[in-house]
Amino acid sequence: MHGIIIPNGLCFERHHSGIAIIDPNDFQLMLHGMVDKPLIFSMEDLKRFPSVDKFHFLECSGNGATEWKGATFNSVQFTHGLIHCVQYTGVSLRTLLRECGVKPKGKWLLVEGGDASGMNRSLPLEKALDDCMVAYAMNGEMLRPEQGYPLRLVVPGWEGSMWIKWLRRIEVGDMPWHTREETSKYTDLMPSGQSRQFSWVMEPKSVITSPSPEKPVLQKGQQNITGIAWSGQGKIKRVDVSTDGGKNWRPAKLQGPIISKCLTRFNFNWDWNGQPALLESRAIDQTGYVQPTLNVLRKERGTNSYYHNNAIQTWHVNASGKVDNVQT
Ligand SMILES: Nc1nc2c(c(=O)[nH]1)N[C@H]1C(S)=C(S)[C@@H](COP(=O)(O)O)O[C@H]1N2
Ligand SMILES: [Mo]
Repeated sequence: MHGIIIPNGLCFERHHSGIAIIDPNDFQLMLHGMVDKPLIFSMEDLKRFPSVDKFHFLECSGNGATEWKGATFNSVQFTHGLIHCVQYTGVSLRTLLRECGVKPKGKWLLVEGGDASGMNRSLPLEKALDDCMVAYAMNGEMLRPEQGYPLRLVVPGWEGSMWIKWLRRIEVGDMPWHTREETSKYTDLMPSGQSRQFSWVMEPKSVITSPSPEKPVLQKGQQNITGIAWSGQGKIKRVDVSTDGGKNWRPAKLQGPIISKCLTRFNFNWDWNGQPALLESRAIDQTGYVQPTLNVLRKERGTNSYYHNNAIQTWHVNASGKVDNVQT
């Protein structure tokens, strides 16, 4: 992985029930419920609205889930690969909602996909009006079937499961629907025995992509430690790098552009003396939030959590330059 934009063919995919094959000529998006005027849009209708272009990451909240219980995969792709970052083109949801007029009592949206799982989630109206969009293109080409062709929802900074693909229906209501994907799934079981629900925001996180298990250190001397950082709360402000397992930290160089709710690349010069090392990165975002260690996360959230692991990742470099996933 280079830079911050992932080519469409290299983006990870997650589908709960396979890929829906939808003929764009038959496609319809319905907006109804607590609205002044229920509307049905065809793809041609949607493309007549002013279009917007936005760069955003999408991270599945299950990214890193297996690491709660130990260092399980010796691969940066398996520990951190459920994320992509692309440019979307489409229509802002605000524009569509204005077109049908939301009644004063309307506070939530049910967003529903046209795949076999009919995946659906409750989305607060406030977020929908803030920065959500319906996208028909990705990195300059039409969405691929895997990514929701012909239309998907973009929910910047929020967990991937909210980004409904093959989006066919939006219903306005006054309460959340408490669907399967926000009750039995995508909640976080806390040490108290209670579950945290609606944990939408992807908290600040970073990872060194090279060196990594897939990218061993090939020789002594000057190395470029490079990686990516992101935050669902806004822009990345700083990334620190440690080569001694978090005892000492120094700021990395951030590579622009630095875009809100988008990947930011960082680079750090390292003169490797051939001794074993523990490489770590920690992200700090515009709110001042500092990426936590896994031990801190475990203290707060226990070990029954599955989603939302945004802990600092440690790579152990041994004397031969081989890199392993370890927890300290
Ligand atoms: N209709 C529908 N939308 C969906 C899903 C799905 O199974 N069906 N999976 C969700 C989940 S859990 C994630 S992480 C993202 C993955 O998006 P991607 O396949 O473009 O990476 O899509 C979300 N949208
Ligand atoms: Mo996901």
